[in-house]
Amino acid sequence: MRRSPLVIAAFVTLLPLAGCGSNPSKNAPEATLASAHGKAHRGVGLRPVKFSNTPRLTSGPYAGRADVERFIDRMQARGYTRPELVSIFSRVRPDDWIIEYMNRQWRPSSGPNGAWTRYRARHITPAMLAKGSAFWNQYAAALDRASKKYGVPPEYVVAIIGIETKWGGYMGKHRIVDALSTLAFDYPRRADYFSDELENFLVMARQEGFDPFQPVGSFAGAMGYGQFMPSSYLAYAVDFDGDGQRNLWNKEDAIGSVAHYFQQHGWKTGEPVAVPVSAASPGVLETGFRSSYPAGRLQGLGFRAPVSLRDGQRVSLLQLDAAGGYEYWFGFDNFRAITEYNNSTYYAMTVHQLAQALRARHGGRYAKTTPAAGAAAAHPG
Ligand SMILES: [Ca+2]
Repeated sequence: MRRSPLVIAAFVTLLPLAGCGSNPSKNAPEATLASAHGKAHRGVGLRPVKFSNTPRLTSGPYAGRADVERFIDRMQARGYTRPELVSIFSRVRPDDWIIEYMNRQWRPSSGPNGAWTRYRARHITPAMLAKGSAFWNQYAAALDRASKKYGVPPEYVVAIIGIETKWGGYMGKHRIVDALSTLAFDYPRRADYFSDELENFLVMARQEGFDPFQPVGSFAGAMGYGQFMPSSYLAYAVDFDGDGQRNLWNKEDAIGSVAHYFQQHGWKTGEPVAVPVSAASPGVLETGFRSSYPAGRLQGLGFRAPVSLRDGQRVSLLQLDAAGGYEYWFGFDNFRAITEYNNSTYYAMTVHQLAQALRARHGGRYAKTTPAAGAAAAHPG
């Protein structure tokens, strides 16, 4: 995932770059993968690939690069021939702006300085609520269908697509093959990750039968309404409008794919996402979405939740650098599921709060199934 430079700036400043699917699980359903095979897809309305027969990479900015030659060798195990790959990489163009941007953003945030308050204010605005409500109304049928099939409330699917692309308002203009090649070959800090994504992208192009030079998206290689990385496309994208094609640029497919992504990353239907707790000092305790404590231990330190929690309930202790002082929240399994989309406490909390604001505006309640004891009261929606 990645989107407009402004939004990106916030995310990358606060956290390491992480896209949708930065932690893909190993249990991708065969049925979903199979749907990409054996069909005469046109992908996203793209042209078929035409390859030349050049034997070695002797032209273009990557000519003579040993790492690119090694990648070409590696890709031959994925159904490409060397002449095909040489043809592609002779036409790929690295984007220096991406490297400069990544290096500029790579700095830790130091607090307290109210970073969370500013971050939230950029993403949860009256205009965002109005656009999100309009999207929800327009695609209510698909959202309800996805909610029933995957057990994920519609407000969270709407919120993700809003945070990622402002519901299609900005899906990125970088040629994906250039962006991923740049990060794979000219950004050593994440070279392994982006090499894998470049490989997945080329596999996706081959499976779906589109020209790898056609798709555009974020500078980090994320595509479509949900800003899926290629690995997420391969593992979690679904055909949700029934036309036989998994198309990240189709709104219904995006809705189903986002809900499916959450389901596959441990969303627990009817359970809460996060609750604010009364402030206390975390002392030496680690905070953040990766932390995990018995809720009772934290309550013993003075972090009081406004709801009762079941015995043995484990939670993350979340610390938000708010303008008036640190806020603390308990994060549940569903909060962690959101961080699987983007490895950031602030990102996931923004999705949660935007979802709750949209739910409040939309009215009604999401039909809960078997919530944990006390959990229903913890879910403000
Ligand atoms: Ca479709």
